[in-house]
Amino acid sequence: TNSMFSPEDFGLCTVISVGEQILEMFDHAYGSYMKYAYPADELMPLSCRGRVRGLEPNRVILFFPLLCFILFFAQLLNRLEDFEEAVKKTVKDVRLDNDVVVSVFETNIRVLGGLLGAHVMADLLKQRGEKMQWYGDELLHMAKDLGYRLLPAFNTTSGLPYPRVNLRYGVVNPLSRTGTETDTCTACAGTMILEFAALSRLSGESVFEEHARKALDVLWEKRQRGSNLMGTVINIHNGDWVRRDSGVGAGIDSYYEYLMKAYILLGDNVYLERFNTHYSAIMKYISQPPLLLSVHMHNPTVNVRSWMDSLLAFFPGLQVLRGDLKPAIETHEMLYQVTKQHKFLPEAFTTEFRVHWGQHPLRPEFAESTYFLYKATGDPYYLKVGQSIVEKLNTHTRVPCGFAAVQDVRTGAHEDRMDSFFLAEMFKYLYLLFSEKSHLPFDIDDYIFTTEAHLLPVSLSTSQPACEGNNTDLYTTQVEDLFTYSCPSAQTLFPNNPSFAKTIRDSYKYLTGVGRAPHTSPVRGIELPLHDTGMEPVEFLKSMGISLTPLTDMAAASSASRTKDSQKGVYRVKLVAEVRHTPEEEEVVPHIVQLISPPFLGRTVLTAGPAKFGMDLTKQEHGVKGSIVKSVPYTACGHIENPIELQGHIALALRGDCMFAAKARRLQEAGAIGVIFIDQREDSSSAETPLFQMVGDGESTDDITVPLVFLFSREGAILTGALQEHQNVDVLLLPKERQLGKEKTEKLNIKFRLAKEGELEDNEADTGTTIRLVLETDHQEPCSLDRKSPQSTP
Ligand code: DMJ
Repeated sequence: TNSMFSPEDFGLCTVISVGEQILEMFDHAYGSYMKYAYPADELMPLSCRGRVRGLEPNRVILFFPLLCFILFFAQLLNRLEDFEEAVKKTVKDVRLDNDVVVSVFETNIRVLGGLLGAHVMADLLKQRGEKMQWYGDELLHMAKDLGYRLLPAFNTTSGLPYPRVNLRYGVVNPLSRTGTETDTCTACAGTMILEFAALSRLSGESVFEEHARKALDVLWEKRQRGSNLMGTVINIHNGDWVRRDSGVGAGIDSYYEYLMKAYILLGDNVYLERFNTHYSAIMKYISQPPLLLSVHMHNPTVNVRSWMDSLLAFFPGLQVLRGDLKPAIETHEMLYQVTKQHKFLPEAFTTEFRVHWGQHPLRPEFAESTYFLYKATGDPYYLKVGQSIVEKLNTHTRVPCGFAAVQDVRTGAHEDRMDSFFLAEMFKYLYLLFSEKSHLPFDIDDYIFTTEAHLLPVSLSTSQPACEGNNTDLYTTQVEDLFTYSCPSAQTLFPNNPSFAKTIRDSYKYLTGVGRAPHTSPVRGIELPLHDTGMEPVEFLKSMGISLTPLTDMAAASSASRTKDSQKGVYRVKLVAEVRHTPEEEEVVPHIVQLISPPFLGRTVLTAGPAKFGMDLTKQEHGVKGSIVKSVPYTACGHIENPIELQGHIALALRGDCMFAAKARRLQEAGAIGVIFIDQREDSSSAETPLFQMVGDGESTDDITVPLVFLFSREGAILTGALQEHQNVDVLLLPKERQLGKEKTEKLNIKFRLAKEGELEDNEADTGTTIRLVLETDHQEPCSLDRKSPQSTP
């Protein structure tokens, strides 16, 4: 892309001061890490200390934030002394021979990518003859060492890598504590090629690139031939799809990104052909601007969920690289509106832009897309978007010891976590957004961003390929346009039309309702095919997931009820009520885990969330009782090793690493009669985070029949603590309202029925067909939802 920095509209001073603000923030974040956490893997910004492996819950990731720092300053700011110092510290302090199980994907993108980017920079400085004269490729040697430690993961019959590896013992070694996993995510297997190819080409050892390429070949073979879409979880041994939902966010995001970027970095057409094939499918089925949906890969006209996740926010940036600006602008604008409404992108939000999962772990994807769109359009609007990101980070996430992730955007509560991608990506994209290309110490166009925003030189494409490419395996893409084989340049995209992006954006300005003038009529129309279904209207609405709430504005209700229009077989009515729909909006019925064995005797009650699948506890009069046993492995993602202990008991399983449904299935098969999932996020609690319902995996979950409940980590800790202290802990799983020993509250029996003709007198003549819904309680006279008298408001 081309830099078209044009500060006129935005104000040069503002640009400079935002740039300085970003540097100050980076110094605060990185300085806090160095002060409170170094040499620990990660900073805990609320506790002001480091996350030390073994002492804190293991996050299965190895962090080296130092590398983020050295790259950031060296590459962007020319702070060469700092760079040299940080490289020396990395070489001196970082050891790879650790008995630690790490995620292959995360270690590759965060650590290997960081080492390689830093090596490229160190080498460049050395060659310039000013700094780093002592440097003897130490970082590259470390990268190679790390590459060899990750390689055992590829030792599967398919060539798809295991998701985890022990850095000291590999995968199959009995000491490795890993190797039992059967599945991995598409992104996990398909996001190795940039780092592994760079490692091969820089070190001359082809084995890395060969393995990463093989994994991509396997994934490509497994695409759904009809739709050309991919699933999100695959079996690493036989290549069968485990999850067939297909989107562009969690589980698959960087697979697509790396196909495109592998072409840019390595110049191999095969990757571009594959990317273009997938891209056409994505634009056909998944992209419904401004939304990006998830569909079933075999049946792509079927949406599998009505929410989007925040990881997909990278996609507009990828679309810029592809030259497809219009949908990129549309989706980015939608995301911007969501951030206006909720301050940050929640981890998941519904297609109606409500919070589905409120966490925000300081993810950089939205800043990334903003940067790419600004570079492609030159539109200062994107600088304003960038400025709003900076302000919100400072206002809502800055704490004395760094920046803290947001546990729930609705409450603003913090989490004791500052991921390395916040340093590596967020600050880099924000800083670059406000920088002039000519002020950077090197030509940014000579580099490609990895998915973790480490920079690798595109000159690698002209260095000797470390392994034979298979250019013969070209798959001919149907769709070809101006940008099928090129990247866009802002100079050619919008000659003399700086308002191009604005005209596209304007249609999405009030998407979420934020900023729009209040709507005068909240009444919405809906057609009810009453005769055809023979269903009662309220039942019919309910079957569509719509519930009725009486309007307080009876005048509006009254006039709304006089719709004249009626058609054969269809009553056209105005719903004199607010409409709430989508399954996500359903009330979550609070459940509990009640500890009933001595010494608890029912006095310890933990609030739990239900699941949308498995046994419906609301239909079990006495709940489900059993003693608890921890699953081994605790995440229940691999082969269950303690079926004998689990038989007839309620299993405890840690959230994360695989789907709730997959865990439930395994534990049910192992003989468990129920499962209590425990949140792996530290310090979460039902007091601070709203309960949610666990959902299935997009496939049928009818086979899962045991009851399933979810505990946040603080409640979970009480349960595991009890288990540690007492040999046997019996619990009861049931809906909260049936809690043992609690007095029952009187229930109101509220019903709706259709009003009989003439039952409700109405002085004004009805000229059209009207449906009257009568609310009945045991204690009240019937009253109509569309009656005018304010006293009759039910
Ligand atoms: C980053 O670690 C990478 O960009 C990854 O591909 C997905 N997203 C995270 C940060 O959100």
